[in-house]
Amino acid sequence: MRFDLITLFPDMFAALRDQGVTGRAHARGLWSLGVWNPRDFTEDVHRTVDDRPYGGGPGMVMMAEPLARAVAAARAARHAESAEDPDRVPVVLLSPAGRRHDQRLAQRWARSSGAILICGRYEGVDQRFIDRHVTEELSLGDYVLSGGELAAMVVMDSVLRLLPGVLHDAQSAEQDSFNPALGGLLDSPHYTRPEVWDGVPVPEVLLSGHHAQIAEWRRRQSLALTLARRPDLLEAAPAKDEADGED
Ligand code: 9D3
Repeated sequence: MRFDLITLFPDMFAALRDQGVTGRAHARGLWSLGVWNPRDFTEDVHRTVDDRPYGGGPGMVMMAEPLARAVAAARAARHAESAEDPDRVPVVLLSPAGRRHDQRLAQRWARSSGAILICGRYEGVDQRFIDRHVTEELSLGDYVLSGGELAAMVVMDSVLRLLPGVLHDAQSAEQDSFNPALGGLLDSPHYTRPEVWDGVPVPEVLLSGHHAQIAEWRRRQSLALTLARRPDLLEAAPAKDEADGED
């Protein structure tokens, strides 16, 4: 899988590339990263990437041409590395006006060969660039960020951890909260050593070795927590399948 980022702040992506689960996966060649700065695709002495909005108003707008040239470079690099048709790669704009990202979308992206991700700064991006090149827009939710970079990293992180071999324990991804295949319940609480910490013991059932009882306890904890904190998830969850032997 390959992601190409169009960003004025390329250094931000070192965190995702070099740290933690995604860093290890990158080092093992499970995914690759291209980072393209629109500033490097300008031709004026000031390397201008933004300008004032036609019609007036606050803030600045990212200019179409440096973005378009950066996208062309990313398409060419992807084409040189794989047989992929450079005109068919998804070009995703991270934008407050986009469709909300979720686990289902992450799973869909995980089965793809990646994308070109456009990170906006300032008030926005010239609409003519969006109309020409962007195939979809994604948002994280209803709060205001300073730009698309952190949103792009959130989306990439949610996708990369689903790739085969990225997590140590393949079951971890399956057991995640929000996994729609699990009915989208919140995770049950976790405990590790010591058996008593600050006077508080670990719930006895977890020490019992009774795997069926442990599974049932976790299921009940999940349901109670979801009912208390995220009842909206229960409405979407399928009824429990009695055939799985937990009850
Ligand atoms: C007053 C108009 N604002 C739109 C809500 C302007 C504006 C705010 C923040 C324009 C761009 C941005 C930068 N945000 C992103 O690029 C962004 C974002 C976000 O702010 N929230 C949630 N998801 C995303 S994805 C990209």
